[in-house]
Amino acid sequence: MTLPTILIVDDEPQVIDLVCTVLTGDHDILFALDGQRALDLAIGESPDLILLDVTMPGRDGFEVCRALKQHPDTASIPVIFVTGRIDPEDETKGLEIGAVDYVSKPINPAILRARVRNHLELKQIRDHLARLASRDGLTGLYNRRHFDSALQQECDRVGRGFRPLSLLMIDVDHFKRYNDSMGHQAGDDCLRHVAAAIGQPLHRTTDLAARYGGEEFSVILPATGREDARRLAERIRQSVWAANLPHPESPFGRVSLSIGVATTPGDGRITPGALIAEADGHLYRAKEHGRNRTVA
Ligand code: GH3
Ligand code: MG
Ligand code: MG
Ligand code: MG
Repeated sequence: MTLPTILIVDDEPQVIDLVCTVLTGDHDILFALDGQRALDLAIGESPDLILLDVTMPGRDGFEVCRALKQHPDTASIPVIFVTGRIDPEDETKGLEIGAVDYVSKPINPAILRARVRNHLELKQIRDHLARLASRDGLTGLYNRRHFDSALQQECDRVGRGFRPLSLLMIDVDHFKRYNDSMGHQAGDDCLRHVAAAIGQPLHRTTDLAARYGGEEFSVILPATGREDARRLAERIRQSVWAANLPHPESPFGRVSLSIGVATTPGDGRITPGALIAEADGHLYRAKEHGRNRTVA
């Protein structure tokens, strides 16, 4: 199991040393001596918890906390202020700008350890719930809810003049017959296999594979033009074909996929609905022309 990562931010190295000694053993520790470095590390390393001094030269702790809460990549990282500023107004301010806790210096090791443990536990539960809410239970791919909001986000980005956006709609051929002849358990195994094959050629962290519903899957490919999207689709289709999963009721004798590809027009502007409709139209043509093919 990986250890939780804690970012300690304080302009005094002795404080960082002390906190390290208090927490050591059960955590990976990162540290920063100023606010800007703290923000860079938080964005780059996604720590599980941040212990943040208030009084520092340059950007002080309050400013850093505000910036963390505004950035989508760091907004959900819990922040605990660890500070000598003990008056209630400061504490109120710290909690109001989004810190989960406020611990006073001089540091009491037992109290700091206990609070860190509690907040790490809560973070773990939140992460777990977020994962459950966004994933499909059968395949582990993203679910429809997450797909819908991700596609909206990508379409908005295209509208602001970024690179092209492509979408794959993937459908298992003759899957009703597969279930009828092989049983639903085998059907589920087949869907898991297809999901794994879809994930395999996707290397960019921005690519997003989801279970669209039933035996249909969808892949969002940001910054990808039609030809590259078609190539990816073909790799997915061929890898399922090469797996040679027996399908006695299919004319091919094995499990196969049909795939429709959609790409934003050159001028940008597209809605999720229009992109899905194009991919669906191409998928329909793939089915009409005999299945086991990609239409782009
Ligand atoms: P086509 O080649 O035209 O796509 O035909 P098809 O039989 O694949 O399409 P259809 O939409 O008629 O059937 C889809 C089947 O997928 C029916 C449904 O029982 C099955 N299915 C949907 N979700 C699941 C699932 O989670 N597990 C299993 N085992 N089957 C599922
Ligand atoms: Mg300080
Ligand atoms: Mg279908
Ligand atoms: Mg189907």
